[in-house]
Amino acid sequence: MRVIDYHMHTHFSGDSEANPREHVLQAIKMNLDEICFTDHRDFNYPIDSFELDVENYYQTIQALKEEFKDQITIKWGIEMGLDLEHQEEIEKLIQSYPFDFVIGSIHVIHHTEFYYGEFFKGKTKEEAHREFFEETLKCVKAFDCFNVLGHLDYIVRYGPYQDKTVDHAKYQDIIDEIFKTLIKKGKGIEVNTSGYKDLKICGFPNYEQVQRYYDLGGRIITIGTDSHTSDRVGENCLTVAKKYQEIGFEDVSTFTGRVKD
Ligand code: HSO
Ligand code: ZN
Ligand code: ZN
Ligand code: ZN
Repeated sequence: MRVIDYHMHTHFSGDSEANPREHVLQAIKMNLDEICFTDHRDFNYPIDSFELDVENYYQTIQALKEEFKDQITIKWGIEMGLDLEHQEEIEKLIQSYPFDFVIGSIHVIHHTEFYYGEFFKGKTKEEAHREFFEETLKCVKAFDCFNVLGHLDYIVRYGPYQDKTVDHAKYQDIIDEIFKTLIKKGKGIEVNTSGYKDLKICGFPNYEQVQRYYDLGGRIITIGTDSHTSDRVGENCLTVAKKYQEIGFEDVSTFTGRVKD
């Protein structure tokens, strides 16, 4: 089982100041086999801006790839916000550049987002969580441009609740449908290790959900820290790789030109 970090942000993202070179040095220190940069692009994100200077981002990562080619494999990717209101622009952007890997993430629903909390206004926790999974299912069905669905239960990070945990059993029929759709379309999921720090639990989704994905036939899986600072690159990736092995996965998936290696 290789150990990878396939979810990392740098100063090319609207919410990070990190230097990509520092990420590479930390990844080497952490003994990772491979990394992929996945800077943010969200169209029309409320409040903040997640524009991306794709050209400059590409040149910078290409240079690092060359510089460190004897020490670590580096890939160039993107975390694309999946938003049904911008589907055409999103698919077009992905087609226009030679990304190695694309994470599809739901950060915005009907122009409301989770981080500042607009999405939760006037909804019970169950209503909010159900709507989130229903929208995720719609996006997974509608979009073709991504390789893995980012942070399946991202919503667990946010919300005005004392207990933010997601009761997966309540939405298991929708989550199963998400998994089945991904599997049918040749796409996968990631485990996002930021859960270990943010929530003091496991990665998200939790291993019960990863097992469920595996049992339904899912084999495409990545590991990502969602680092926005270099000190977190590689954090808990080995722990997750070991868990994958217990579940039955033979290896993690890596990508080149949006095709599985
Ligand atoms: N896109 C971030 C959430 C956020 N941060 C919004 C600032 N604004 C999650 O990686
Ligand atoms: Zn971010
Ligand atoms: Zn994200
Ligand atoms: Zn991210």
